[in-house]
Amino acid sequence: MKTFNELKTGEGIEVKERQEIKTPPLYRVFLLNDDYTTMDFVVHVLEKIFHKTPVEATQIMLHVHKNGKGLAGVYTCEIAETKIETVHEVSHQNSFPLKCSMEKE
Ligand code: TYC
Repeated sequence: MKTFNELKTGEGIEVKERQEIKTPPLYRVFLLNDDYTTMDFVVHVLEKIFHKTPVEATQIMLHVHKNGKGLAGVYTCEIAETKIETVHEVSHQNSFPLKCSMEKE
């Protein structure tokens, strides 16, 4: 049992000094090019799902069109997975084959 003095001074009490708060891993979400999805629809997806401005959305869409894939955003795992699901859902609803992928940073 600790003496009154030990309790008062904190002597003998172990202090955890290591910082336990870790930043979660991040994932890049990419849009992939295809021959059928319209440019307007891709810009719409980038604006509504990835919160890009019209200018940013157009630049990313054109980059994907030219280079095959492009960065839509960087998120924690669960959010990245949800973004991808949402893109695949709205694309399917609109009969477009637009696809997304994710890669750990
Ligand atoms: N290549 C498409 C077209 O010519 C446009 C497009 C851009 C499709 C980006 C998908 O992720 C994409 N209509």
